[in-house]
Amino acid sequence: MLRKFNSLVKATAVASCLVAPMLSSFAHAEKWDMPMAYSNTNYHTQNAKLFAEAVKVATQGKLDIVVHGGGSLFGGKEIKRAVQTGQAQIGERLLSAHANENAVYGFDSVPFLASSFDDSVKLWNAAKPELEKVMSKDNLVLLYSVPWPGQGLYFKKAVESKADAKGVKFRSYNAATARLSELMGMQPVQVEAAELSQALATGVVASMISSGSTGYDKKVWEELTHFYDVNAWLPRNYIFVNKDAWDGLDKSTQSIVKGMAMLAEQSGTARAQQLSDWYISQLAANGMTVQAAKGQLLTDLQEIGKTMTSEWQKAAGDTATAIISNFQK
Ligand code: PCA
Repeated sequence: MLRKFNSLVKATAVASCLVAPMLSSFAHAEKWDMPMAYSNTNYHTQNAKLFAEAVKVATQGKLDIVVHGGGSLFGGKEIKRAVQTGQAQIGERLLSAHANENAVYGFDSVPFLASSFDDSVKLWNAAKPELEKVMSKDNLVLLYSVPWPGQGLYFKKAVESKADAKGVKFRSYNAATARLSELMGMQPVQVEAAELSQALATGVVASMISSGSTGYDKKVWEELTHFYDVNAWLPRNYIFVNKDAWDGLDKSTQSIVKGMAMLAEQSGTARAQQLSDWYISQLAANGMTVQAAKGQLLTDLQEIGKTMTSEWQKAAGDTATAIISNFQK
């Protein structure tokens, strides 16, 4: 499967090479650093590496994007600032991690607003123009975005309702997950994915909400025992460029990068969808009890979802109204 995906990107890169305007062989090669926060083996990182390779081939080496996965160049928390200030030219970050700067960044973490891949794509297209407005004020140009699979709850014990989760230390990754844990009566602790295994092993946290993907990457079955599939939302990673670096590219290079970004968004999204059930099967294969959230737990989560939806709408104001009405069209 991955080989097919790989050759699709390569073939497209080669094809656009043929149609790309002739580039001067004396052109100065530009090197961009691309920090990413998640594991090198994760599909987001692998997808970005294919994107970088496709850009290199299609620009005939004129633009060389060097991917630094696993938080090796900048940690998750530092990536947006690093790109804004030009310490790195391009980067990837969890979009909703910036919801505390501007609530618009949190559109993808509103519980139960878009809980399938199709709806996630629809919501993304509805939100993109609003997001680009906010990003341009931050000196950033949007390239592409790929979702994580649906989010589910992980625990060290069976949890059938909000009451069962009371007081448990909960790993949050953005404002919405911290708020969800407060509303569940749990204790939120913000932990980056890169530090998750250690936080679980040392008892800093004993539960979380995330996808099967991160559960698998971090082998959380070594510490956690129960997974409740909720599909509460599909958070996104997004890839962005420093605007000055972008403006420094010639028009033909820009259009190649945009084209490859569109392809990367589609192939990355397809890959997430293909892997979604497989990740969850791996949690079960490694001994976790895996089930859909149901009964009182689901009722409690839906109630919390309503509260969080109205809180987000209030925080994002007219922009939230615009995004939701575009989405529901
Ligand atoms: N994995 C990332 C964000 C959402 C997800 O599924 C994480 O847990 O950090």
